[in-house]
Amino acid sequence: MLEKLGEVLRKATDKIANAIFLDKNLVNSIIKDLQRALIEADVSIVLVKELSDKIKKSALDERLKGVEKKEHIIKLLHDELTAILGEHKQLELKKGKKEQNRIMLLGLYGAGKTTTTAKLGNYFSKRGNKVALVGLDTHRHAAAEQLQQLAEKHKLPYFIDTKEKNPVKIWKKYGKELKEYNVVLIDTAGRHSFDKSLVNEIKSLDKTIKPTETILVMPADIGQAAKKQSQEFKEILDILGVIITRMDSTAKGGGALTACAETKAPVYFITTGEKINDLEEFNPKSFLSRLLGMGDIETLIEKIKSVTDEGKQKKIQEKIKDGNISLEDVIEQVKSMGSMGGFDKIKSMIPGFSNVEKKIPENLIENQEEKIKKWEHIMKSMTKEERENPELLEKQTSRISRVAQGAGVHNSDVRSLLKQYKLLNDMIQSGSDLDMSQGMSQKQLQKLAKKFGKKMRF
Ligand SMILES: Nc1nc2c(ncn2[C@@H]2O[C@H](COP(=O)(O)OP(=O)(O)OP(=O)(O)O)[C@@H](O)[C@H]2O)c(=O)[nH]1
Ligand SMILES: [Mg+2]
Repeated sequence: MLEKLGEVLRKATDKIANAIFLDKNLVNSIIKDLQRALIEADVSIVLVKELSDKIKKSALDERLKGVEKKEHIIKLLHDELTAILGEHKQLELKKGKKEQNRIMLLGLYGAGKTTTTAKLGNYFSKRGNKVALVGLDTHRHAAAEQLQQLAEKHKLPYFIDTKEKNPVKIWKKYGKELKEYNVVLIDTAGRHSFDKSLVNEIKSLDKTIKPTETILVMPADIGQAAKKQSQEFKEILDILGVIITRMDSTAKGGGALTACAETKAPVYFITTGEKINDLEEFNPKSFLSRLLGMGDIETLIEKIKSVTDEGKQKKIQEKIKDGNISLEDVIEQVKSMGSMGGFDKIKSMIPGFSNVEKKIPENLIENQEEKIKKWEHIMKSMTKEERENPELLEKQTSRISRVAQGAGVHNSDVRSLLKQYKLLNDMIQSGSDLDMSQGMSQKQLQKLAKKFGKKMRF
């Protein structure tokens, strides 16, 4: 379900959080990735453009600096995405003793009305309601039997009439019996398109049944077209909410959800599979948190704050400008890039979402932390002269062995540190094509690393 979009959003947030220099290039590349992913999820181009303009503007706002800027952008991204997903509205049942909730489901052919009727029946019955399913689709062959099968399988009372062709008559026939149920779910017939016969049928059902809730069911794969469809239905009836089905089987769910928000049709539920329990209440905030792979945004921001030492960052930036970087600086860089703890730490904040876990090698972050610890030991075993001038070690293997022994590591560990230092230093020395006033973006760093035929291992 929107896995690709989630992945891009997670990467974008991570890139912002970990960036040493949030410069124009990095911001542009993040925005490009976001745009591509949102458009692939079928979010309307107008919304995508508005969103990216806002992010760009605040990213390049000179008044914001360092952590403050990162915090601001991540919050902005989060808030804007939540806003385009619409308001949170729950389907609230009337609970009075004599109150009956008559919930009528509408939609075109194959939208998922019948299966959703059963899912909702199960959902409300599990929450202590007396539920009945009523089959009023007299249009499609075997529609009543489909509802019957689902109802029997999940032990839900149902009311159908396979012979009667007039749905209004079926409703009237069971009117009395249905009085004892406090939640009555009504499955209706669809059509290929929004046509006159459908309009007439649902208008007459509405008049007779007087539903307390009229819900439009639309499949996620129609994407942005959900906008037109919900507008059409809203014109003839008071549609209180929407259910988006088949979120599991399309990449276009983003379009359907945002389109509903645009027409102010709140999404009550989404369905995410064919099984009876594949029904979720839709809450834009938690939906987004899950997509982004984090428990809540405040925790993430705290984390960014705790790992970003602005003083250190500034110093490194100045040294890079002077083309003068020490071993300590290399370690600082690696530390700040890795110290968000990557997904490994973030995943602990994710409620019940393990998608991220699978893709990240288990020991990746631990290795990084271990490596940094080693490097710090190595540096402590070096003389001041060696620290300032690490080339001295390269020239003399005996120095390497001495340092390795002092730090309790292998010679190869010392060499690996020297390699990282050399790589960064080389890049800085040859950085004539870099705009140093902006600092280097990770993309530029990677480009340079490629030029040197080396892999960046940050
Ligand atoms: N993968 C997946 N399939 C679903 C979901 N919801 C419904 N379906 C499937 O979509 C198909 C159509 O669902 P129905 O409930 O019969 O749709 P309908 O709106 O009643 O269709 P008509 O009565 O023909 O208008 C069925 O094969 C369902 O199993 C979902 O969330 N995920
Ligand atoms: Mg049906």
